[in-house]
Amino acid sequence: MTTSAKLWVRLPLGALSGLLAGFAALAVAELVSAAVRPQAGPLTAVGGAAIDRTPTPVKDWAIRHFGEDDKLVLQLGILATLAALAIVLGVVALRFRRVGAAGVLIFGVIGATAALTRPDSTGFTDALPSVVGAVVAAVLLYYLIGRLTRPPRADRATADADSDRGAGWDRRGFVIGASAAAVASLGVGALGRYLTGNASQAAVESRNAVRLPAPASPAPPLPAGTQLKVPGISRFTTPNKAFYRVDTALVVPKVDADTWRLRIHGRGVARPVTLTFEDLLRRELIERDITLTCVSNEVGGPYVGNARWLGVRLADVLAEAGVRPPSKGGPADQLVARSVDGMTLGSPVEAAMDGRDAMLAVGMNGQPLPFIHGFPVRMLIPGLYGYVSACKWIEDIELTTFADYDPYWVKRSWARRAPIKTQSRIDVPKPLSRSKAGTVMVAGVAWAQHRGIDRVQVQVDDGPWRDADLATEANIDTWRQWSFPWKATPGSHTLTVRATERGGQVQTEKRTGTVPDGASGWPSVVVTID
Ligand SMILES: Nc1nc2c(c(=O)[nH]1)N[C@H]1C(S)=C(S)[C@@H](COP(=O)(O)O)O[C@H]1N2
Ligand SMILES: [Mo]
Repeated sequence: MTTSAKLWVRLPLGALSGLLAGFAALAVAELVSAAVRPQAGPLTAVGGAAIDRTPTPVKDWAIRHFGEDDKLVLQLGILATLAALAIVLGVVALRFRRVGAAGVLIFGVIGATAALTRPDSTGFTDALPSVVGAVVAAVLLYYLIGRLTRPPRADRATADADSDRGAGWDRRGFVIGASAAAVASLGVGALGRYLTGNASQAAVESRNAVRLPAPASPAPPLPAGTQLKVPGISRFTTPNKAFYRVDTALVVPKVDADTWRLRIHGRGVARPVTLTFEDLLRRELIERDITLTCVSNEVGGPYVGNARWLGVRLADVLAEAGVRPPSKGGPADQLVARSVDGMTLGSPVEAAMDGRDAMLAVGMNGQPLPFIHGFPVRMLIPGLYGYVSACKWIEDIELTTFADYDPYWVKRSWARRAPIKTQSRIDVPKPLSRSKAGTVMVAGVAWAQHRGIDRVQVQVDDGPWRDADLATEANIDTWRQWSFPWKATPGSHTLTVRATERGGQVQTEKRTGTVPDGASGWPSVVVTID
């Protein structure tokens, strides 16, 4: 009778001990990583390793289903898994106390390995958050389980004498130990969070201190009529807060502009250079409206945005370093940009130097780059998908060849070269919406960066293709708005749109997925007219 009662009490308390140990591990790791490097924390390191190892189709699926919450979903998934394993270890420890504690240490080794093998790892200290966290947790689990499986010291002599070991348990010791562990973990974790926040303070202050100089070559004012006045259409210039974000960073890098450096080196670089943020701001700055697009954007998807960027012409910086494009006999055809978080993006050297406004951007819509968009400096090459052109938090540019080096995304089955495909999107009416019969405004955006949009056509059901009205073009590197006043009749209708780029090439009807070089096909919406 006593045995079953004990089991009922012990199982949940064993599970609770496991959970408390797991919580303590993460809290201690949080504090240690504040001292070492926030990115070296086990959740971030394991999460990052998981992102890098996620098969491309799964990652694509996650982006499609969770959008920009994909990282949150991943971290919640890791936390849930850890919690489940912590419970198992706690229960196992009831029977095999040392095995439970050793199990906790194994998790420490996994976390430490992940941290040490991250591309941005800065050395053995990156293992410390996981190792120290795991050691503390193992000791805690060992202690708590001890309270559950052994009677209190005072009773032990009698218990032993009764040869009834294990009949009792140290209720008082457990309650005190568990509560103390919970409270201490909360405190330690909160302190860690606070210190991490403080550590990024220098970066925040350096960003606040940035005064963006006026550009030597300002963007021409937007011509009247670039922004259509159709309710529900995208804004021509995407506000920074609404700009899409796609990257692999679980912790947004907070780079101090005062200590930031950009190194340019590699094949055919006659004069390798290292530039500071000040160096960039002192140079001649250009300002341009450029529409950025992600290769993971589905037909009709949200990963496209247009901003007014301020920066230094990349071609000038490269030329000063002695770089010649392949067309002028330069030995390097690939430019590999590397970020502070170890991301690598490969762009054609030719595109960076062929006269388009490829830039090292320092400003976005009149502000220093927001941290999530790459502060202090990111690269941009109009006409190319973000993953082959738009390195955020850039710190290194290496000139090499496509034959010699495959950057991050190319290793994960994306194309080496990826010009943006001509695409269009219907912003209004929304899919599956209802409108009243009469004139319904169909409107949206179309883009074919660095080629330009010449025509947009709309088809109702299986009817003829009819020309939409085009908004004024800002420049060939931006998207272009369009609208079509549709005489809508009652019933269910399918609206389809297609764009034609300058030169006459019509957006292809052929549906392809995003892998390996961007989705294609005509966007359409089904609407009901009452
Ligand atoms: N360091 C770094 N830069 C990066 C990425 C990344 O994961 N890490 N993602 C790229 C991709 S896939 C795209 S589409 C653009 C998105 O830029 P945004 O988040 O500012 O819109 O950044 C590019 N630059
Ligand atoms: Mo992307």
